[in-house]
Amino acid sequence: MFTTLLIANRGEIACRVIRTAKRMGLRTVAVHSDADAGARHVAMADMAVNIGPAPARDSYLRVDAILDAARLTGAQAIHPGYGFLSENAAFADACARAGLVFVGPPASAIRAMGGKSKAKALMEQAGVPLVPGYHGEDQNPDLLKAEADRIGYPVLIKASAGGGGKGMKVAATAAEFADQLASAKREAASSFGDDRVLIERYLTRPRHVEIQVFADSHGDCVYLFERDCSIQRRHQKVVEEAPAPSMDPAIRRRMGEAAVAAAQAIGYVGAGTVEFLLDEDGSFYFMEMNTRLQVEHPVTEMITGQDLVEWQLRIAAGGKLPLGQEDLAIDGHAIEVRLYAEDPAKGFLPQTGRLTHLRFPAEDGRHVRVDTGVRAGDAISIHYDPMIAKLIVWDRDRPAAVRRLCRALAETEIAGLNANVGFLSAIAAHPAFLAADLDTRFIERHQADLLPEAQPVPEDALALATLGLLLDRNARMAAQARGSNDPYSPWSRSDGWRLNDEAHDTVTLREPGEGGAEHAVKLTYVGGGYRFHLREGEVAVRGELGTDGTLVTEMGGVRSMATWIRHGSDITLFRAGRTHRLHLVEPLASAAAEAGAGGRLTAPMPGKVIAVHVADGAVVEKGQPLIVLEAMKMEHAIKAPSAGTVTRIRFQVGEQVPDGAELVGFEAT
Ligand code: MV4
Repeated sequence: MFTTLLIANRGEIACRVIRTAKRMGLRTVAVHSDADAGARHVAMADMAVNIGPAPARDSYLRVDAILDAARLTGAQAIHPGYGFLSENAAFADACARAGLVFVGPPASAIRAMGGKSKAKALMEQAGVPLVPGYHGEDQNPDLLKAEADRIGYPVLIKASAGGGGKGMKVAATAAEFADQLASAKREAASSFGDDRVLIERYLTRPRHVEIQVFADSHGDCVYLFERDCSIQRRHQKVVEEAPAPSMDPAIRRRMGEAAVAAAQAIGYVGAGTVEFLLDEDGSFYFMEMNTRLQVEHPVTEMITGQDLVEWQLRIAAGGKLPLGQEDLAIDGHAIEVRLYAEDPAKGFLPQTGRLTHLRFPAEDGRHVRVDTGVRAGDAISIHYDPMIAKLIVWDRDRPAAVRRLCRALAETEIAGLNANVGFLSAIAAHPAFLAADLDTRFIERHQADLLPEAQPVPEDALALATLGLLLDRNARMAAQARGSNDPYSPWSRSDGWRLNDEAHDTVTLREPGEGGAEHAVKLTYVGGGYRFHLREGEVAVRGELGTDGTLVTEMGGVRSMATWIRHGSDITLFRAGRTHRLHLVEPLASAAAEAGAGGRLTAPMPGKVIAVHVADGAVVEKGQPLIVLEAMKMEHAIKAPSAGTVTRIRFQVGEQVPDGAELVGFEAT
């Protein structure tokens, strides 16, 4: 068994691997970019090595720097985590050449599963069911059309070199096939430099069900049951659970055995995942095999009681599988959600910034688990995936697990940037989710419920945000008075006292975003509390604000709890499972802000211009795309905020633009 393990990754997975490695008595080596020098995974490891500048291509993807770090620290094994180099066969080979143990499958197995068509051919030979289709080398359009006619419509045309849903086109009828084929080939050629395609029968309401397999180097292989990952958005998983709801045990067994056959067909060793499409009639078909530990592996750990990273490390050291198939069983139900710094209200635009407040639900070691790579005060940067944490819950059955998930999300508090907690809560609370009415178009089907139009901040939230301000001000002024040489000065009072006038005040709060609504909350001071003058009438309010932001309120005779966080003029209120972000309008400060605003069309983050749809002088409609940026592996269309005229296109295709740069001169009409 090796004694020192280098984790060639960052964030939550690096922390997670380090946690198990340390429990097993291994010395751990973290690698980090300049930007991650103060990151949690670095603090958790026994040793750490800087491997380069922030961009992943200059650090976490630099094989030479990682191998140098291993040599420098005496690491004998490398765990790649997921993403980055985890499915890079050349990296696995380079580790072997350097005499290092690669905690993963043989490079040959990575290569075998790397290409979609080759993988399907191998699976077909192993007797693993494939979607009825054609994935041959002959790409003659007439032959492809004949194959599509044979398969039966609708058919799906997929780029052979593709993945993650890119380059897929549906031909609903024979008449559409030629155009859809040409479109798929064009997209495949431009995205992957390879225009070969395969044709499959199109499953209209499939579920994404994947089997966790584990093989050791002694020829044994088991499956650790399935995960349902149907709730996805743009091929990014959002919710994963184990076991798959309403999974027929006979189908589970057949799917598990098929997955084991797939692994054995390629001489697999280590943790692997075989992804299937499960059709409504119970048929299942091989989709792809992932030759790494997956993000969602914790749900499998929670229902089997196994530590899959421990399994990986023991197997990488030549050990036998810790358990046989007959020793494995499903206990209860687990669900995982991925907490992201993204704004669902803005097309899930990735968010960057500092986590000014971060509170997770209490972990009890059985029902709630949080895998995170960040702490309060850490920044979410543009360089890496904006994941904040994974929240995993377990309970005795699915309904109990869903209730546990709702509560855990309600106790999750993230301030300093927009996150997707509210979106995840909407999924967890949705009747279709509780009913396990799942398929890969779940989010699309329930879009109106999951991404409702932005609602104005409710009045009680405004009242609590205001109360927090007043209590915070009282505390600050009391502290100042205690520290001053005139503690009883009237300037130290914070009860709104005015000469010859009733003690009253008005606090103005603005909702986030350009042109966010402003709310003036009028109040009067009454004997140690306040009377708020709200739209729905006056209400007596009093409360206490804890140093940790806990706000205990008595309003209209009802006592309630919330969390109130202030950072500069930004107020974040967490109440009843919802997050309200408000900006304190301080009269003096707001005048200065106006001068700089002017509603310019600026880059939401650094990126590269990949399309310009208009020219100088163009007259455009509200919402018309003007310029498209590529940033964080996503495309961001900058659209006309209203009808108007484009006065100046300031960047051309191919140019890099810094965060905040004005992209387009625009005059509204
Ligand atoms: C399909 C399909 C329906 N019918 N194949 C999406 C990406 C790649 N993993 C395969 N994908 C699909 N292949 C046939 N014959 C539907 C999808 C699909 C999907 C699959 C799993 C999870 C999410 C998905 C979202 C959209 C489409």
